[in-house]
Amino acid sequence: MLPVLSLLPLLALPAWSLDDASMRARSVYQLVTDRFALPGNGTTACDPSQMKYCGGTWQTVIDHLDYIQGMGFDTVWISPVVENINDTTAIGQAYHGYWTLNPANLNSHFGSADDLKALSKALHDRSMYLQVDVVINHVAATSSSTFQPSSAYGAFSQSSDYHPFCWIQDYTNQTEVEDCWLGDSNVALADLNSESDTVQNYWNGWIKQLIADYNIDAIRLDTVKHVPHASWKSFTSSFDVFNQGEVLNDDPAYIASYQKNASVNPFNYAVYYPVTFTFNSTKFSMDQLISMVDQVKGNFSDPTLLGNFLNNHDNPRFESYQTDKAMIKNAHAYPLVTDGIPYVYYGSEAGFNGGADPANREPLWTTAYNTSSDMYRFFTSLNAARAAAGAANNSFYQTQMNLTGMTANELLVAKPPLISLLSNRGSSSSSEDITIPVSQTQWAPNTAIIDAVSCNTFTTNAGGDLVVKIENGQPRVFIADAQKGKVCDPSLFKNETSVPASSKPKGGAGKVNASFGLLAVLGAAASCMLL
Ligand code: ABC
Ligand code: CA
Repeated sequence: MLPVLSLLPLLALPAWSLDDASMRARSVYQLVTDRFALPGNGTTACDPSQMKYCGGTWQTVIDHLDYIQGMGFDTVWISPVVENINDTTAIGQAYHGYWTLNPANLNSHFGSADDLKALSKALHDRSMYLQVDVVINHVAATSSSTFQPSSAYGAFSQSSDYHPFCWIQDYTNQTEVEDCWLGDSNVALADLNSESDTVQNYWNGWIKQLIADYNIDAIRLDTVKHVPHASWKSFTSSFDVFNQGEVLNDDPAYIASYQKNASVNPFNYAVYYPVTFTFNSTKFSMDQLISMVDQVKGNFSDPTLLGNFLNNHDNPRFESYQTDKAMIKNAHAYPLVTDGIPYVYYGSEAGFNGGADPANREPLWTTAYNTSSDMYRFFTSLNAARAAAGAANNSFYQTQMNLTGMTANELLVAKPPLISLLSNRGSSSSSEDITIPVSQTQWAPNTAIIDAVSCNTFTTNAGGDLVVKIENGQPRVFIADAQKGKVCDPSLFKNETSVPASSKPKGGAGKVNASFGLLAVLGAAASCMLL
């Protein structure tokens, strides 16, 4: 299936929902629906600190799919879609979508049922996919003391549908984490009685219907650790599409229990923490990151199904505490070149640097959707390299990587045919020669190897080793030139608003385009045969 999927843009195939194998080959762009785009290319001011609706909709996501697809992302994770409380509280409005009122209705701020259907159709028409965020742990109320179950909450109108009120205070007490309430005195998140058959049956039927009504391809699960494993198992077995779940914890064994016992594929919060500190300081060796990856491999039944991310809507953006451009690129490269499914949070391509929630939910319209920025090109290049690796080797996505500390500052990520050299030395430093051994790469002797980041070409020596330097702290993402597909092809950057001459990739555009044309024809023929 994998080579067929990776050639999808070349063929007008019907879209289908994502299973494990097809999800591994995806690259996800996470956006906050309210903050991604305004109708009619509007630019109305939006101050994240106000925590109010700013006006983004499902239709405005449709209007800007070129921008997302132009970077090589093929899946879009949108905010929760259901009706939320309409109050303006001391912590603002439900612009993020996590304050559910009645899950049987849609959030009219984001559009109509037809608009949401139009979004999945617009994505499928481009061979892209829709991932929807769902919350089954709670509904919302403005106060824990005045909260009354009622028909306003749709099916959850009885006291027996809820756990009795208590705030979660001790996050190490699992009973409390599951049975007490999230939120605060401004917005209480009334904790549903997930063990009850009524609640469980409702959610199981609801998710099946939601997926069918809107042709949803994948689900993001909110607040996983706040619902018991058994309830997740029942929930996840009631639908067919891929799920990625938020278990906000740094302990790999704890997170892995949800993959093992509840069929939830967690986001990789275990590796998130060492990635953020390793690439945030020139003084950190690669050891802790390598050791965490070892623990992840030991704990998870399948690490290649984890969701990798550097930024999201809950944590301060990496750019809020690190300004060195080379460090930022290395940190962003990690999720795209390692085991698992990459998730890139909107605005990373625009250099956004918002800190903790709500500052990390900036409006994207202030950027005019610039497709020529250095980071927009960087994500385009990395997605192209990852796709080329998947196209060249159909076990690429499910074969586990090997990490090696090459120097105190350089990490080798060997996931053939994609071989990356990441660094935390920073932009003011370059390395001595580093020898990447053939044992890690499977590269043939005297072979041309392209670095997708710089678009420079290198050649392996007579033994197949590659000797390179890290220059100015920039990451290197290598793939054998013969397998490169669209890597560094000028047509990749055709969407650019304006191309700074200095950053144009080297090489004759005409020639590369012609050979890619041939590749495309061969690829299409091969995938028709596979079908
Ligand atoms: C609002 C305001 C914020 C304000 C906050 C109190 O209230 O906007 O300014 O600070 C939604 C909205 C938020 C909103 C909340 C509450 O609702 O998006 O803006 O915040 O009203 C998910 C979603 C998240 C969403 C919800 C609620 C849940 O991704 O966007 O929030 O549906 C916990 C939950 C986690 C949840 C997260 C926000 O809160 O477990 O599911 N995310 C520790 C705890 C975690 C806890 C985390 C929160 O703190 O263990 O359980 O997450 O800060 C590691 C440890 C971790 C530790 C971290 C900090 O450090 O291993 O355990 O996490 O080393
Ligand atoms: Ca709960």
